[in-house]
Amino acid sequence: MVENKSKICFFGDAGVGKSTLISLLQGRIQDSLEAPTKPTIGLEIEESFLDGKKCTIWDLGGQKRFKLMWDDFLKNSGLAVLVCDSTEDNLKKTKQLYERFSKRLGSKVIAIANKQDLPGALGAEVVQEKLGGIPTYEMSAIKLELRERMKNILEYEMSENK
Ligand SMILES: Nc1nc2c(ncn2[C@@H]2O[C@H](COP(=O)(O)OP(=O)(O)OP(=O)(O)O)[C@@H](O)[C@H]2O)c(=O)[nH]1
Ligand SMILES: [Mg+2]
Repeated sequence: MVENKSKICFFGDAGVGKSTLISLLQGRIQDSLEAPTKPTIGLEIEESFLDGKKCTIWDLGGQKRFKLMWDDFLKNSGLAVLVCDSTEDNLKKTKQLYERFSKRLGSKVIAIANKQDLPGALGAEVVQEKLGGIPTYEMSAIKLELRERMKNILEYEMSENK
């Protein structure tokens, strides 16, 4: 399998905040209360710059019908970012998704425990353990002040790819 080091795939169940995390990264969220709410239809691909290097961000739609296409979308990525919303229920689904698609991931995978601003959100340690040890980072995609953190996480993980 030929790995494309500059390809970063965000995957995870519907509504966990993949597109919002990407909007935050790309500087599209101007007001912390305003965030995109439209589900991603199929796939959205955009360019970004990490450490001054061009990369492509693949935002995989999480609705059931789109998961049929994930086998193809996840191929050859340099980094796969598995997003969950840090609830017990979603974590179970996320683990199943990981098990179902892990064969496709030729690359490194990390997890984002998103929606940390919501009460009862499970912390990174719990999420990491339940996902079998995937390096996990806490995030809250609707918090503007966390943009730099999102960028740093990806830059750090991509630099480890070298
Ligand atoms: N409270 C809170 N809400 C969030 C957070 N991240 C995303 N949301 C909200 O969750 C909803 C779904 O976010 P999306 O980014 O569209 O989710 P997605 O994972 O891209 O969903 P699909 O495209 O359907 O796979 C939106 O209403 C967001 O505003 C967060 O960190 N905290
Ligand atoms: Mg989306």
